[in-house]
Amino acid sequence: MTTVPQVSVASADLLAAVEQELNAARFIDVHTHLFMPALRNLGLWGIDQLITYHYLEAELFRSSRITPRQYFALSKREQADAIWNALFVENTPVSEAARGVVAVLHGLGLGTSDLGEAREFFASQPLDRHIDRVFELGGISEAVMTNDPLDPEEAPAWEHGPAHDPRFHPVLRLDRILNRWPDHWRALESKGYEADERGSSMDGVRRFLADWVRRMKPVYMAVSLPDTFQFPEDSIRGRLLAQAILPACREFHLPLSLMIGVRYQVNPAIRLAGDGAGKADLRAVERLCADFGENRYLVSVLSRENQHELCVYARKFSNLMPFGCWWFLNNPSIVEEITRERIEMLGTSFIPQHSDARVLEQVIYKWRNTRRTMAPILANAYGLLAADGRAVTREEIRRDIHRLFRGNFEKWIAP
Ligand code: FIX
Ligand code: ZN
Repeated sequence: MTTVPQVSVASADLLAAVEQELNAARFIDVHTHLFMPALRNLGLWGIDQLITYHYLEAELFRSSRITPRQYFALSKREQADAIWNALFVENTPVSEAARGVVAVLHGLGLGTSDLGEAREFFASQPLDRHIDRVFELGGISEAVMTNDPLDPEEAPAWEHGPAHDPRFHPVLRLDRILNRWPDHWRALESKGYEADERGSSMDGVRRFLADWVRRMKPVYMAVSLPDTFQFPEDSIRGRLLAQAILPACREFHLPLSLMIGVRYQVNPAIRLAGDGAGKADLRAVERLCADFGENRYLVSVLSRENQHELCVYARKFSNLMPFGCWWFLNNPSIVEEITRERIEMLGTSFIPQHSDARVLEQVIYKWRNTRRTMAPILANAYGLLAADGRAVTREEIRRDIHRLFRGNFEKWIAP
């Protein structure tokens, strides 16, 4: 069979070629807080949810005299009005999160200064078809969810066996078990799983995890961890990780996602917006990868100062997959630095981004931003390669983008 010779892309054409291939590709969004509609509409969508995103709530309190107590006493619509006025009318929406709302409205073909028009539009959208349109505009084929088996609102929805939705992948989220065992062990006990305050029995937790893996069919298990996270550690969390979570991940061939570096509720008055960031001791990741080498890990760290160490560890441990520019890092100026050092140290063997979207339509701007930031970075990498003697073809650019935004994840979650 004659193979068509692959034509190298001229250096002057690299940026355009990368942009076209990024726009043509459909990504997998490996971490979001979106929900499939079958989960009794736990999912957030529409303009008032977009405007009251906790990123924007934090910004409101810097640009308005309203107190958190006054704000949280308002209705969702009134909260959106307060934020719209403060951040989009009285001030220019130049922050990443505020510009994101503008980009969503523009992407949907709406005016970007007319809140009333936007509300009418969203009120008229049938959700299922709207999801398809939003995913298409975001350039994603699937979104990975965050599903909490101990959430009193979500758990019953799973117990009724919601239909599989190919656009969404479940994830078993473990924060209540690993970070707040004293508050939640009774929930396991009340459902017939052996548990006690000291976390002395692992059998009940293992049975709980096995039942939920079979019910939910997650693509990985996940937990966010504080900047103080240590491992190994003589603690309930240390024992649960070593004796229950990691063995369960091995039993069901599931990766474990560790998102490390949160300083929880540094300002509780602003609720979900009240978390901060801290530099973690990544020797915990080193010990997990080294001492539990049969487990596969997805790791994202919240401190900019931890990023380079994470790259070094990813070079040491092939069972470690760095992913995303998480939360306070998901800003072009920082994403560029993180992504360039990952390419320099890891080639294309990492997952560049996830959206962390909490409101459906955020995938439109978060992935638009990722493509906009990623294109010159990849073009620069190919330009350097060409200058050092090896040009790339269009097919190689397409292959690399597929690996970065789909293949690495698909390989990681394959049983
Ligand atoms: O733990 C997490 O999944 C974090 O991403 C969230 O708790 C956080 O509030 C968020 O949405 C960041 O983007
Ligand atoms: Zn998240």
